[in-house]
Amino acid sequence: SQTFNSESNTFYATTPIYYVNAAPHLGHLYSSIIVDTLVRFNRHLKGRDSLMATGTDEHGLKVHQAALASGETPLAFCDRVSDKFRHLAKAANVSAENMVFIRTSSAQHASAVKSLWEKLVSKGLIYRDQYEGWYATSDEAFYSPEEVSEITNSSGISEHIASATGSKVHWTSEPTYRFRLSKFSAPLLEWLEKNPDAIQPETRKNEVIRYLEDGLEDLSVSRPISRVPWGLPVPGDDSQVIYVWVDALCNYLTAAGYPETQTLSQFYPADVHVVGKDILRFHAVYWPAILMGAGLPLPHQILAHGHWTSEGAKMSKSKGNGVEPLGLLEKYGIDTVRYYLLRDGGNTSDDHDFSELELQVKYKKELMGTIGNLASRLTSKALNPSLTAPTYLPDKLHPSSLKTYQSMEEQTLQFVKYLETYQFGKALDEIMNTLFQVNQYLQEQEPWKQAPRGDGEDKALCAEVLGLSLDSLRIAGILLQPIIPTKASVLLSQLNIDVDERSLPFAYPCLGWKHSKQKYHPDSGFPLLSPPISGGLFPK
Ligand code: ME8
Repeated sequence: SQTFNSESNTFYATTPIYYVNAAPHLGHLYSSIIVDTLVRFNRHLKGRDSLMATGTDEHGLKVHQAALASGETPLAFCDRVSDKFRHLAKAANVSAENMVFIRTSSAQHASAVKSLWEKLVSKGLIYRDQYEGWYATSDEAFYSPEEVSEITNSSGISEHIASATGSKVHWTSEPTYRFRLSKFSAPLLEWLEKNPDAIQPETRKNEVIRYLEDGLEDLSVSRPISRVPWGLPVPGDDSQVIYVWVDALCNYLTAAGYPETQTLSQFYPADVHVVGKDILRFHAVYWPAILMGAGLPLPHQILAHGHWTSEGAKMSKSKGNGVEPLGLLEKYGIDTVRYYLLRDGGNTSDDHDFSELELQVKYKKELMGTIGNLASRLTSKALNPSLTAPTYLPDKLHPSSLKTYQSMEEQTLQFVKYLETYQFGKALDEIMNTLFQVNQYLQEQEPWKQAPRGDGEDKALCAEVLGLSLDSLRIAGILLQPIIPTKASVLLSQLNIDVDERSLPFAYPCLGWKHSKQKYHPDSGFPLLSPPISGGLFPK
């Protein structure tokens, strides 16, 4: 099934906006690489005008506390940490020309949140109420009755504590604004019924449906400024700040130009919000409800991926077990890390355990051993002395070439299908299996033995083997552009593939080297290749 909004000629995908209370780790990079890959795929392979949004979530008590702890003003603190996320995007080549980086502390975002809030008020969906619950001053958190236990302290007096932290809690009541979320259980269920692909993968959708079927309660969407001093004020009531999740979710509108509706219409709504499964409910319940309430279109899809773990435990800021991504990028190269994340993180339903050893194995076996090896073989003096890509005739193929040719034809369709349904591992399998088969085909044909002496039939078969194999490399190069953009571009340039011939329509056998600017060998008339890169595409 085609899952992007295939009607439109634009594409818009988002990452979560990341909290600035600590530095980024590999889990954050994973979400960003997924989005960057989808955006590059749509822009370069499908030719759609594409927008990527990412950024930082900067309000709330935790950020305020982190700023105080480091002796900075909240804004100075946010500037500094936000820069780390921006820097990581750049370092990982998550650039895609059209990327918006939203900071919730920006004036543009404040104005979007204000408009959204006022829109909800105007529709009668926000009302003033009291928030009551067990509050622990030292944790600065509310707890539900199930999270609280009654104990007898050392002086023999009975008191209530938060079971998780042991902190003393007291029954508190404070003013709050609420959003009429309870009205939206049925409309949300209906939305999911009409759009069965809206939440990916399927298992996550089922979780959301079960949650909705239990019914929803109205949502507290503001906090007293006395308790949460760092946030956006409720319009018309300076004693309250807007709940950080309402503030944060609105970034997807800010990035698309809201409240200026003209720019909004171009990219909005998002084709896909990519998030970790930890924040699925906010994106699959609260956000669509808010959008419905405000009369705005809903995203086409939400992809909630699994988590990266480190020795079995979820990588998280609070645990401090996050793998530091900049060092990895530095050590192994950008494309190797990008490839590894989508390879071993290829099934978004699962969690993935980080292993530096596996990263090395994937490099050695697949990037260096399969793609790199094929590229250097096919451009070697022994096999390809004139450095050309021989033309071959698809309807007159030698029987021994048929299987390889067929899998080359199949792989692009499969690759596209898998990429569009976020099955990155399977998409890469398609490429790897084809290239593996080409390597085997070469091994069987042994054209390097025939090349120097071959004539007649031998020579023709030799040219076919070489031409077909180079064509498979060309197709792999095109398809791999979204995932390993730098290496794919080097490979395609080495094959002398014109930039106008690097999109999806060209990713099929016999559709390369057609450009008029192409240089041809004076004797054979075959397209010329560039000399191989010293050390190979993927060095040892
Ligand atoms: O939740 N594995 O920000 P956050 C995979 N500000 N992905 C991971 C991960 C892991 N171990 N750890 C984090 C917030 N992520 C809010 C979001 S959006 C309107 C507001 C990724 O800094 C994953 O995408 O805690 C996860 O959902 C996100 O980072 C959480 O980032």
